[in-house]
Amino acid sequence: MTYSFLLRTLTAVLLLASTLTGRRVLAQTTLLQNAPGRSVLSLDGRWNYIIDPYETGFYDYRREAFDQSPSGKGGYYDNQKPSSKQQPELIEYDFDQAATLQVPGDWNSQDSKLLYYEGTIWYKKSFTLAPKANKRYFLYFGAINYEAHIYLNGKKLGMHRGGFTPIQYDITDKLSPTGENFVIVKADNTRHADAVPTINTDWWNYGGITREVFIAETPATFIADYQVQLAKNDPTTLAGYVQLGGDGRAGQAVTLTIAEAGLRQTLKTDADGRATFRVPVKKLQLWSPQRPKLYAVSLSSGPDVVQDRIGFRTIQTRGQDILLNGKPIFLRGISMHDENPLIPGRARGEGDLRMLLTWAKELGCNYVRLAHYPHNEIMLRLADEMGLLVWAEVPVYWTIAWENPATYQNAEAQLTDLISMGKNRASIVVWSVGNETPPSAPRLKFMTSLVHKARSLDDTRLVSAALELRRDGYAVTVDDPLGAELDLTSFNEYAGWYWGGKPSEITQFKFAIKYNKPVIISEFGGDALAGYHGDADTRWSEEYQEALYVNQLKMLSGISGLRGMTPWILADFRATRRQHPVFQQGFNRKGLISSDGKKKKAFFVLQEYYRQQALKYDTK
Ligand code: GCB
Repeated sequence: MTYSFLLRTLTAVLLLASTLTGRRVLAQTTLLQNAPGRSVLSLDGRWNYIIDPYETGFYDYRREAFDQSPSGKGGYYDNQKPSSKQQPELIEYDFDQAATLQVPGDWNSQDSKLLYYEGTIWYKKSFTLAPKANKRYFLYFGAINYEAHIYLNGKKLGMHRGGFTPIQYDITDKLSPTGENFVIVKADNTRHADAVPTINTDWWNYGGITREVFIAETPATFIADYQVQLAKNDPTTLAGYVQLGGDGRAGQAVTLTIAEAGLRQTLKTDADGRATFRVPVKKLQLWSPQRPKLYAVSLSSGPDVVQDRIGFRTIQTRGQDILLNGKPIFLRGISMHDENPLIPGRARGEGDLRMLLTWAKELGCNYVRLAHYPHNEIMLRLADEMGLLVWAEVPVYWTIAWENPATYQNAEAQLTDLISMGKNRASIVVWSVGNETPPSAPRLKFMTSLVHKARSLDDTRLVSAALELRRDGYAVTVDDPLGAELDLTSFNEYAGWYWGGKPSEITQFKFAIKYNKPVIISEFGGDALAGYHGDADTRWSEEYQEALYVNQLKMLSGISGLRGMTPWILADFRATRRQHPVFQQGFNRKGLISSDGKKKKAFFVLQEYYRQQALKYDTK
């Protein structure tokens, strides 16, 4: 056996392992809690890019991956340049002369020839960072869709699958001592049947580095993770943990301070660098949509200090009621994608996200469903600040490969990262483990495991999923066995659009719901092209959508356990499946707001309904 044979075998084993785990070749470090709130060097801005549909920068002409070869060299990540005029080596790429894309931002919306592109694009960014002694450096990407291979100064950091969760690597030992560095990313948004989500979705498969990129600097021993929340259903006890990272993390003092609440507690870490706590608190002003109170929370250990703004509230169900801070609440919601309809493309940071949530507030919402995948951490923090409750979801959507263990591992990893990112946000009240998945035994096993995983990671929030229903004429039954595992009964129903004829027929539907739990309608709706008018029976008209909302709200009011809804959807969004040349033009038009920012008639129907619900509930 030659050395190279051994190496190739090892590589094959590693690749197999990565296929089985579905996600990573090299382990990424535990996600830093509140990574954007650390001392950071932003790498946002223009990145050079190379479109590489044949993956020429990744495989040699025998389709062997360069980065798995003995030298590990040969790929675009080398960022090679001719060494001199006398030795003009053949190099068929040059990042520094290539065009640029804005990061964060999907590629599809930045260059018309990339609108439908699915495949590989390479990104490169140079930066100056001279590493200081006794510091650690973490390279952090908010999200890259879908498979990302990441290299620093020509060395591979790792591979990550999943388009909506953060990616992080400890790069302390890999930074150049000269201070001149470059990072190269191979982003590949090719769809796969065993991926999460799978090949078929009703949203655009936006590719690229879609969220913020930065390098976070911490002391050598640092606060890696923490949870500071109220104990389950107990407004008088703060409970959680602090986890230190780095050498020397055992037996360290950690101080938790919430000055405004008169709280200062010093803890000591155990052998793993972890300190858990349960401390009584008095007179905390609880967070609610009406008064989204956030406290300045400080955690310190040695030289590391992390500041956060955290709200405290309880959420629970009692029979068919949802209790927020012990009081019944009606969830006046709307569904939304992580997309700015005005670009149109993935939301590119705080301004875009604030615009979406401001629209939701104008509609009278106290709740949003962040469909169908984890949204930006900035969005979760804005929801905290603006007083919007949140349903947060993983892209277990339609027909996942239920029986593939790697697919499950991938879904569970995305759920874990979502909960890690959102666990300190008062706004998040529901973890959703999926959307419209067809009942079967393997699917029940898959999703029940996700429910258990969510509860094991966070027992303070509700767990749900958007279910499907059964129909027989006007009789609608909700009895999906997964419902037994969930805290809420949530389902999508499309009376008046996909089924049930015209809007005027909607009120004839009657629901038989098996579970005695709060009912949250996770979707209903219909398309309307803004500015297209007709009567209430004219499909695609604003009047049709308006009548659909009027009758839906009448019908849904008849469900005794109804405690909220998130109609589909706040704004029109790009969807490749939507082909009508006049009315859709590549957009799902179920938005209450059009792709040019106009409010359709149905917006005002829902706004009025929510005004009345607020009068009923918010004064209680
Ligand atoms: C659904 C899906 C959502 C679609 C919507 C529609 O049930 O959950 O992703 O976009 O219907 O418009 O068909």
